Amino acid sequence: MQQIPLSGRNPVFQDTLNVKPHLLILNKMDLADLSNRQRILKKLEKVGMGNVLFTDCLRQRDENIKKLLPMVLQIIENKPRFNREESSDYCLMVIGVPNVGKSSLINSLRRTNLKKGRASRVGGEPGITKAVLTKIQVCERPMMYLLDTPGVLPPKIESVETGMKLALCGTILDHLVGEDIMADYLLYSLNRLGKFSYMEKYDLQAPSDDIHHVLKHIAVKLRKTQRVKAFTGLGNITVTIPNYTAAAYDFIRAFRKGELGQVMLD
Ligand SMILES: Nc1nc2c(ncn2[C@@H]2O[C@H](COP(=O)(O)OP(=O)(O)OP(=O)(O)O)[C@@H](O)[C@H]2O)c(=O)[nH]1
Ligand SMILES: [Mg+2]
Repeated sequence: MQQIPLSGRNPVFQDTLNVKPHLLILNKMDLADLSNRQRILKKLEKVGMGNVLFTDCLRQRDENIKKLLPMVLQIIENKPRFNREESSDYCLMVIGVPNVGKSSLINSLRRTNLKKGRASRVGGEPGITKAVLTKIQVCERPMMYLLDTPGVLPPKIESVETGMKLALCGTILDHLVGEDIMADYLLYSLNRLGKFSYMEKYDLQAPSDDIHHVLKHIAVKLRKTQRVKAFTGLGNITVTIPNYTAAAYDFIRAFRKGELGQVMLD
């Protein structure tokens, strides 16, 4: 995924990739700040990821989606086909961490190459594709199929920071990490990168590194408040307090939609 081109890769896949011809697709290009594209490409090349393509599957017509199959054909040209030497069709597999747009990519390829509709279900949370699906045709000449697979995270996540980045990009179910902690990491990242569009979006006067202050602002602006009963020495009273979790969720959702600007977390 674009915002996490390094953290968003499952190192366990690397072994498989070393024996099979492969192309690394960095999707969700619309959400990423690509001003440092060369730095990322260099780092990827060092770990054997020389073939990289940036895509945006939400765009009706994406030039890079058009380049994908010709690139694949070039990569597999003259490669041994082992037991499949006789067959003229190709079967590719799309693998990656959850929610990066693997199924969307298959649908985009079908739309672009075959003018056909969706074949794989897509959704805004991890775990939409639950099993390796039957192969889906994405090209006629040559006959090419793609196997969609469920997103897989590495069994052990390298560091807390990598975990937070993966969570922010929706590869882990939010409630397993906690929206409040994720919002705090998001604010820290935006400030570190000098991406202050959150101020304008939520009517803040100045940047802040105090997540409670920011979430309170968001809650009040979005009217995400809750009335709770408080017991005082003078009796029971009802007070209105900000709904921090709802505010945190809105903050994260805005980031994922690109409403806080294009960001590169890695
Ligand atoms: N902004 C943006 N969103 C995208 C892009 N491609 C896919 N999405 C969205 O990302 C979400 C996940 O897409 P899927 O195609 O279901 O992702 P997946 O990798 O198949 O996910 P799993 O099956 O859960 O592993 C959906 O809400 C898509 O609409 C893109 O290029 N840009
Ligand atoms: Mg999927």
